[in-house]
Amino acid sequence: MFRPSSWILILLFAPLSVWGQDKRLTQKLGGEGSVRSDSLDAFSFPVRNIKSANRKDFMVGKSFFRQNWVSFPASVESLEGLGPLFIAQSCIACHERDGRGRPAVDGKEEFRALLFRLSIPGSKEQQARFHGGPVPVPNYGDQLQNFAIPGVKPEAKVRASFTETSGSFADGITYTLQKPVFRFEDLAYGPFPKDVMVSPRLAPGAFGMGLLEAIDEKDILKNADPDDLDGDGISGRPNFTWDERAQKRALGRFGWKANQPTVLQQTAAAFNGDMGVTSPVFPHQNCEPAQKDCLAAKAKSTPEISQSDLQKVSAYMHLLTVPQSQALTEGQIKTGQRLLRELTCTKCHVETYRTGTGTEFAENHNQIIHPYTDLLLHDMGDDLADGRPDFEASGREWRTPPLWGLGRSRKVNPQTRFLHDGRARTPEEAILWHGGEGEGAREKYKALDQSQRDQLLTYLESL
Ligand code: HEC
Ligand code: HEC
Ligand SMILES: [Ca+2]
Ligand SMILES: [Ca+2]
Ligand SMILES: [Ca+2]
Repeated sequence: MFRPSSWILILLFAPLSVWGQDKRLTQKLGGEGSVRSDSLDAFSFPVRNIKSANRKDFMVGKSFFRQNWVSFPASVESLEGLGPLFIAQSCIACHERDGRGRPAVDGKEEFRALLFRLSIPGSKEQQARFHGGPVPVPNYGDQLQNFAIPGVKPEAKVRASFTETSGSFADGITYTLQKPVFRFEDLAYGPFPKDVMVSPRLAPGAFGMGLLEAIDEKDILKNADPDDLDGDGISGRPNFTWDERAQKRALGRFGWKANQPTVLQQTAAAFNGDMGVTSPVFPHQNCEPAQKDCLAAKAKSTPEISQSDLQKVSAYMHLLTVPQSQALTEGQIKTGQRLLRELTCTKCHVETYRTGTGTEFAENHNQIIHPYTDLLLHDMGDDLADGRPDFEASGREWRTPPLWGLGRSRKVNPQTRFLHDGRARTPEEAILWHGGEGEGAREKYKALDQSQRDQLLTYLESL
């Protein structure tokens, strides 16, 4: 017997089930802390599970990250200490909206978020003095500062030109890629030595750092396969760098070559190298002995940022959320993930970890996260090589960058670029530059047809 109420039920559920099939889902890429936001400030929120006791440090750290530092003496004492040599006045000038930076646009503007690390090969003794890390260039140090306070000469001006190459996918569709060539003009402290090595590096996103630090070391090392024993053409080596506070060798996780071991040290290094601000971790003004104007500049007694304020900026870095992915249908998510695995992308861009409990902030502990990185070094071939070793990273190796936040980066900062030197205008161009250990994955990508390429890119854009 058919009762009218059954009809009502059918009518009620029919549209619901159709809607259910293409229900759009987001992924909590950064675990419980992932905030859902599609705004331009998506990278700027604290983790959702932030403890109320940490809110204040987060806010103070945030203001130090955003405010412009000024040269000594100035009216705002807490922000005195910029330079003498520097690249930018604030962290956020490079990490725009806490996300990625952009290279100089239109060739007129000075480079800022794209900076240049420098070194020379150096003798065995020099290498030992720097704990196996980069040996600074006489007169210029280990980083180029293209800005300076009044009365001090910026080290150089940077100019870029581009060479174009083209290629085609298996289906015949063509593409062009551009590779930058950098020139240094107006070198203020003499010519570079012949054996100078230069590494261009674009500011990456500054969010999710606490979660990357919270991954247990053993979970990173277990993906290393330095001699490629499983014969898949992909090795992956850890970088071991120097922990200044602990005064010992430590696994590197941060930076394009995994050259910094902790968020705190990365933060202190940025203050010193990028802004000229001294801290208890790096207490010396970033002047070289030959840079007399730099040494003579008036400076506040060091450190220019105290340990406790430095720790607040580090807390801010630890507790910035990785936003939830942008909504896709379940089918789109499954297809994107399947393609990433089939193309072997996930051998380096490792999808999932459960974080450990060994770090400072409990918010980041025991989280299921999807950063899409192994934090290991890979030989990416000739075209991407910078020829400048960095601790145990060779001149051909780069750390797999996390892909969380990738698509959203383009919304937050439409002028951002991809890869270590910002040469890739789109995520697809980044894939097409993969060489060396990444060549197999690139060739598999080129063999896809247009609709499969679109499916993969749709997924990457949702991250
Ligand atoms: C001049 C531009 C610039 C400024 C200013 C700057 N950064 Fe960076 N930041 C970079 C670049 C470039 C890298 C990559 C460095 C490398 O690979 O060696 C980076 C890397 C980082 C990372 C690691 C990201 C990762 O994925 O491993 C953190 C964290 C960070 N910066 C925090 C800060 C903080 C905190 C400040 C302010 C004290 C700051 N940065 C100021 C350009 C900048
Ligand atoms: C052998 C390890 C490896 C494999 C396999 C690999 N990648 Fe990468 N990927 C890297 C490294 C290392 C970089 C950074 C290279 C550089 O900046 O010079 C990178 C960079 C990227 C970037 C740019 C990220 C950024 O922050 O600028 C994207 C996008 C990317 N890979 C996607 C993919 C996709 C999609 C695949 C599969 C088709 C893939 N990768 C396969 C190691 C790998
Ligand atoms: Ca200073
Ligand atoms: Ca310098
Ligand atoms: Ca292998």
